[in-house]
Amino acid sequence: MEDTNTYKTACNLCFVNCGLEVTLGGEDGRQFIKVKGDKDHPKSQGYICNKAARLNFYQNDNNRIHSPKKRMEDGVYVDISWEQAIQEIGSKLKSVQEQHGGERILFYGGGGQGNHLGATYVASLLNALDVRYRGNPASQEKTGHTFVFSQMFGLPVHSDIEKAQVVMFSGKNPFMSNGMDQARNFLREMKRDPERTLIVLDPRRTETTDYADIHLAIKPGFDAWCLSAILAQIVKNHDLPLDWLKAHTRGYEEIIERFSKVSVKDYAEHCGVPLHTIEAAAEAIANASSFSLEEDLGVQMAPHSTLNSYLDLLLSAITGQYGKTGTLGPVLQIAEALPTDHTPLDEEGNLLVVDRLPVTGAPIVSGLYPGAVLADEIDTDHQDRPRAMILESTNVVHSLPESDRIARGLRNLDFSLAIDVVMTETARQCDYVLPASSQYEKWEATYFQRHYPKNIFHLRRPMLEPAGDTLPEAEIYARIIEQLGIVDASTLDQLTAAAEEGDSRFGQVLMEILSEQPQLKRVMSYLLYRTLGQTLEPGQDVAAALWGLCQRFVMSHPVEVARAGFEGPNAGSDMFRALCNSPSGVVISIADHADSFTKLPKPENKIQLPIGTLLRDIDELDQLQAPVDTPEGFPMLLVAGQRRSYTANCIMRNPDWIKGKGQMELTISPEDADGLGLEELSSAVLETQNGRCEVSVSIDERMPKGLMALPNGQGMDFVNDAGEVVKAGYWINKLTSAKLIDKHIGTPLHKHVPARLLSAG
Ligand SMILES: Nc1nc2c(c(=O)[nH]1)N[C@H]1C(S)=C(S)[C@@H](COP(=O)(O)OP(=O)(O)OC[C@H]3O[C@@H](n4cnc5c(=O)[nH]c(N)nc54)[C@H](O)[C@@H]3O)O[C@H]1N2
Ligand SMILES: Nc1nc2c(c(=O)[nH]1)N[C@H]1C(S)=C(S)[C@@H](COP(=O)(O)OP(=O)(O)OC[C@H]3O[C@@H](n4cnc5c(=O)[nH]c(N)nc54)[C@H](O)[C@@H]3O)O[C@H]1N2
Ligand code: SF4
Ligand SMILES: [Mo]
Repeated sequence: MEDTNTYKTACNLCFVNCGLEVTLGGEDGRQFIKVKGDKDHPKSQGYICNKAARLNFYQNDNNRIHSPKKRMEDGVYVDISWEQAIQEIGSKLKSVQEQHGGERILFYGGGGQGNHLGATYVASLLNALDVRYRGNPASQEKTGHTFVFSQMFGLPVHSDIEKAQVVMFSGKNPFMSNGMDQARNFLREMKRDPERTLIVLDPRRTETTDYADIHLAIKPGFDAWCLSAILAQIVKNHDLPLDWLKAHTRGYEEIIERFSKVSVKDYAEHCGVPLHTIEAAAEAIANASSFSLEEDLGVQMAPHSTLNSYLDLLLSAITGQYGKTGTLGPVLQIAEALPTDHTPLDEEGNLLVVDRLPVTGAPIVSGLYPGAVLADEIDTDHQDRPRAMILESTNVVHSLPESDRIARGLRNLDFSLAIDVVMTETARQCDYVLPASSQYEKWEATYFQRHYPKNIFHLRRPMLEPAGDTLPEAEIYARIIEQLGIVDASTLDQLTAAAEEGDSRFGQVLMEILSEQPQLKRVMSYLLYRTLGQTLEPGQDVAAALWGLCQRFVMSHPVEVARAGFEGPNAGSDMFRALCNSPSGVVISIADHADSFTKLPKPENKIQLPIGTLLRDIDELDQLQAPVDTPEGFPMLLVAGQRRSYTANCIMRNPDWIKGKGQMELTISPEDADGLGLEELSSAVLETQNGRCEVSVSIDERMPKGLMALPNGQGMDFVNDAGEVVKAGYWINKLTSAKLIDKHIGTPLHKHVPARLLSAG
């Protein structure tokens, strides 16, 4: 690097985590004075979007917390020492565990858009406390999709979208939300290439539909009919790859039969898309040399959420678009932000949920409870309610439905702990708040590394010393574990001594210790941190758990890692060292399309097409009903949480980071504005069944009649340099409901909130 003040790192504002080169400067040398894309990063290759340029607002947020805090009886927070904090937190957690059992301690979080190393270490603490119920932001959006691909493929799949000839975005607006590598470059390329076709399913004309060849402009919430109509059109009017289906799938006959019965014309009419547009989409997909589909919140947080994910995956599977260039394929992961689900089905294809939350009975899928039910789970006097919560890298009071009830529920627990970089709405309800070092002050990594066929892992190094008295999560969890007194000092000494003799000696002693004390497997990441970590460079100890993950990864996928250059008895350790020594990230495995089927579950190695419970949902579509029951008096629909150019979940709190107009307003169609007598920037009152707020309105000719939208993650307060509390936009989860959720998995239907708008006058 030319400039000694320039560092390679990655952006933490969305789950794409583009590689960056950041130059530090300013009076204290800690300001991000220049941010550009890192050309050496194997997937972003220099690409960044508008948001990364203003990352300084994250790092140098002057509302950051610098020392542990304890809430006093009067609600005021006082600074306390780490010693006092850890001692009190450890003993309170232990007492809840002893009195009520670990299943009454709930965990949520473990990394936002880019910081997942902490999740590896919290696992040790949660195991030590016998914590049974864990949730994270992915379990309020992606668990339906995960459930479906797990059932069908038995492993995580991802599309090779960059090389696909025909691409479809289902409820996804990558121009604004990115959500894929180099989104805007990709859209431009699609548009430029006459051989390629882009299909977008969205009720709204979006920045992404501007690049599309085919826009399926459905009525909001009618996705399941539109997707079924396309499937039916393909099954009835196009040649299917029957030999391929026979060789690689199970149950294709049943799927073909189901969709043969669907009236394409009726479904098209019901979802509001012209028949010829459905036909064009079906033709493009059926004739594609390669096809990839990516979906996001527009279908996942909308009616039929889980069913939509099923229909989306069926589109690829029934047309044979799996396991070759430009299609879906299996992803191999070192660590998973969202684990594959193993929920079994009974003979009729119903989910045999193994575990449920004690109060709401919400299903545990992928080992996670649905975040959307948190208000109902904790704001109750139910005898089996949780008694304690640990929250890390998440602002649940702001980001999950029914904020006020979550806040009250947290206050009523026997114990609550938040670990964050700032004093969030959630932290302000907790008994203790521990200050984490920021993502640019510690070694950090994202586990959102879903790529196919090449897999990439990026371990980022710190650019700055930790601010104030902050600590990385690994150290925080290690100290609490030590307070609980789980591991004796001699075991740690033995391991540290072995680590100093090199990786192979360390591996050998570790195995011996684990066979003598198998219970220590549950705190494996802690062990690695405190022992192997001691032999790494200062601060790098927080990466130690990756050593174990690398060993496991190379053992599970020897062929794929060998293609990326990691071979022989030291492959795992070599991979770990490569991660530590590659500031821009490393290609850790390369899949071969030929192996895509051998990776599928044995003995058949086939894609399982029928999922009984969802096939019955498909049958029900035939009644051409409304997607959800509309409550009387709420004739419009609110999209509660739209991605705009200056939204980044709850990560950016200072309103000064926002550039440009129209970022915060409630957007409505010109017809609705006329009908309600509203003008640009008029005030209006927005009401749902759960709340009301006064909003400023912007007239947007891209919005269809009856639909309104507010951005996600706004309305947080921020204390500015003058000591005034300022905020931008509206706190949408005061308007949403913990009851408006998908019936199978519990994802919230935030894109489809019944609402009304009244003129403020
Ligand atoms: N700028 C920005 N980018 C982000 C984020 C951010 O906060 N800001 N957050 C990141 C995160 S965590 C996520 S999960 C992703 C989400 O990324 P996206 O899902 O792409 O973003 P959204 O704007 O939430 O929703 C996508 C589209 O859904 C459409 N939609 C609304 N109702 C329906 C419907 O009934 N059916 C269909 N088919 N579409 C509908 C909306 O019109 C919108 O264009 O974005 C990531 N990227
Ligand atoms: N109504 C509605 N609600 C939504 C959405 C919507 O569209 N509509 N979108 C949903 C989606 S898709 C998502 S992903 C969620 C996200 O919602 P959350 O789970 O709340 O996650 P983030 O908003 O990403 O917040 C991350 C938190 O991590 C903190 N943080 C940042 N860096 C660090 C660090 O290094 N260590 C620690 N310990 N903390 C750190 C930040 O200060 C912030 O408080 O919001 C969801 N909520
Ligand atoms: S696409 Fe996402 S990760 Fe990349 S620069 Fe933009 S916000 Fe950051
Ligand atoms: Mo998300």
